[in-house]
Amino acid sequence: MRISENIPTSWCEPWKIKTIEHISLAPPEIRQTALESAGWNTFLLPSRLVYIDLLTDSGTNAMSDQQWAAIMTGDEAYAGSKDFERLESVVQRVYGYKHLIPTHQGRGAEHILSQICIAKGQVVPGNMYFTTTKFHQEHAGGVFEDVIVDEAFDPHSGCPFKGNVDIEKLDRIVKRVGAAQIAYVSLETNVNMCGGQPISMANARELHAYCSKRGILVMLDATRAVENCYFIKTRESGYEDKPIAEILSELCGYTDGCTISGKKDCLVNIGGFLALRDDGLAQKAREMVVAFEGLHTYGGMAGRDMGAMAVGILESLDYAYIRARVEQVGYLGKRLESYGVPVVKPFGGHAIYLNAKDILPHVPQEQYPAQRIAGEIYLEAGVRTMERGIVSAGRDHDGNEYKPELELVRLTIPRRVYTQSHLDVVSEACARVCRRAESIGGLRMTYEPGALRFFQARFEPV
Ligand code: PM9
Repeated sequence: MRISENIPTSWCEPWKIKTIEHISLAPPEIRQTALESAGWNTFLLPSRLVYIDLLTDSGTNAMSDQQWAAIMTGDEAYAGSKDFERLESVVQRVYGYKHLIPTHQGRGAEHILSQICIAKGQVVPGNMYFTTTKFHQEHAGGVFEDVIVDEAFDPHSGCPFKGNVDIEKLDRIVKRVGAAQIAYVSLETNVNMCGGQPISMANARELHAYCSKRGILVMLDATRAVENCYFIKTRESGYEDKPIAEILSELCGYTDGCTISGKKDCLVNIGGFLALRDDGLAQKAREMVVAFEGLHTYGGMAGRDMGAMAVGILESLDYAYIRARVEQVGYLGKRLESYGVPVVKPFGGHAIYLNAKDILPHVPQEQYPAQRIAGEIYLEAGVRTMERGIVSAGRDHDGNEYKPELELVRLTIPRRVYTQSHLDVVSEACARVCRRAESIGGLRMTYEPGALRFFQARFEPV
């Protein structure tokens, strides 16, 4: 017997599979017809014709037996449900904010936060825009200004914290408009639009020091804060031995409140919340939530959903879980790289992003190269991905299309849903599309909705 000297120590998921859902690959001609009927928009494909669904990690999580148990014991009282109390106590303990205002999902919380904190014409600096967040900031009369570090725009930069705020960029805005004209700083964790890239604790601390000195609020988009904390633990010195819960608590401690889409980190299929430190702001938020979401003790959520979210938040803090979650995403990244597929580096926390500008350099951005690649990956293997580039960016107030530096296709990994073999199939499909890239052209838009166009726009090949 000759045992290798190089035996790795692998990670594995701290769970086993109890229930499965069947999936099957539709034949190529059905996929072709489905994509044409969907106007080359993967959001418009019926899920029954999707084989492996990497459209989003939002609400696509698999819940644990403990979460299903919470669903069964959910208290559906209209007011003062015990599951509200359970969720409130978990949010206070884990995220550290005093007030919890539940909402139907993340954008419900963004709507309320924007309405109570933004006066018409105020600036909202943020570390890159997110589609729904920016929509609500602008809808409330605010003006979003990007203050993310320059490295975020470079898909090849290996910078470990590409999500960081550039404090000098922020300072220039504050000097230009005055601190009173800043509604708040919008700080996203694992910044979605630049590849799921984290912020560092040092940056959050510095931002807090800068803003508190000037009376500026910092509002966290904590949608993927736990996943961000995994990167802090593994990349930032001084945090390697700290539990995820402690890191999260410190991170939130540098902010005045947060919005969360519970459909990501919190391991549920629906729900979200706004959490605040300030009593006065929380009172305003409670007055608004009853008009737009539901009573302040359920927002838009059923009691059972609040119970499942409370359990999910606690499960998300388990190191073995979060390591398997983020490292599985990295596994896909490494497979793609091994075939030479151009991907954004470092790998994100919830998704791998293909760099469409490197894959289709012959297709101008106005012909939506990332949107086209997403369609081609579906045609190739029934794998659903989504565009994060010019289509997602939309238009400015003069009607001109934004031309973002980053033209990406997002392969988003639902939590606790797919195995490494699924990801092998995905990586091979992407590699095959890249191999025939020279024969792939662009798209023209045939229907464009007024807002958040990427959800419903339609296209056809040029
Ligand atoms: N994110 C995503 O797929 C779902 C909608 S866009 C395709 O990435 C952040 C950072 C998000 C987010 C949703 C929301 C909104 C806020 N912040 O979808 O309303 O990634 O729960 O959350 C999506 P809701």
